[in-house]
Amino acid sequence: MAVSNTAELFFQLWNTFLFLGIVIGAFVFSVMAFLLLKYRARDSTPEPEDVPVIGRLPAHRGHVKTLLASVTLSTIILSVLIFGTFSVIDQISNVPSQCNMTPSPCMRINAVGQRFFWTFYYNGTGTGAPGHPVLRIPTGKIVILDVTSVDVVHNLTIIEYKIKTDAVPGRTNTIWFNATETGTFRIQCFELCGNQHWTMYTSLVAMQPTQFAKWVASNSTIPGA
Ligand SMILES: [Cu+2]
Repeated sequence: MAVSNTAELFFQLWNTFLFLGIVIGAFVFSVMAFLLLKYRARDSTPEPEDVPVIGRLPAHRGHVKTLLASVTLSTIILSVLIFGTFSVIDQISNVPSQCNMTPSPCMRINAVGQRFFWTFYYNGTGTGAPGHPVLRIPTGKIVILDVTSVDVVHNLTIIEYKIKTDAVPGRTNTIWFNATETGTFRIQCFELCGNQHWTMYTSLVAMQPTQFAKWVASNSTIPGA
């Protein structure tokens, strides 16, 4: 099972591409092998009538049906991939509408990039309250990350969750996810931001909701998280 809803969406799309790629690839190579064998040159084979000859117009071939069939098939296959991709992008880039209810069932966390570390502030407490260097979240809850930076452009990427967004000074970019499994996952800066860029990583710790509640209770800096 995927480790988050976003990873699930990603792998659904990946599997669609993989499935179509394998099926179409197998079909194309089979037809090619069949035709290569069937029409291979033999000593007894006469020269085809439509063989290209310099100075002679090529013979007319009535293959409109084949052309139409291949264009139609390609259109259908590409449409599936294009609409599937846009649908997943739409879901990943828009925070679910239930998060706009009050009180919101979702958890909102500010993520701030700074050369060369990340800081996480819970429940919109802003950058005034003490932050946390590790992102701890409960499973089974929609978590919204408002990502920004205080110096240069960074990029917050949760590799296993298959989501990322730029951290831009003076601007807030939002990503969201719903963790489905507990575990520790890598958060990495994916924008070259200076000579220590490679050290700009931390962890996302997805915890059982009860364990997360205990952690919140032991941290007075997380008001109502
Ligand atoms: Cu960075």
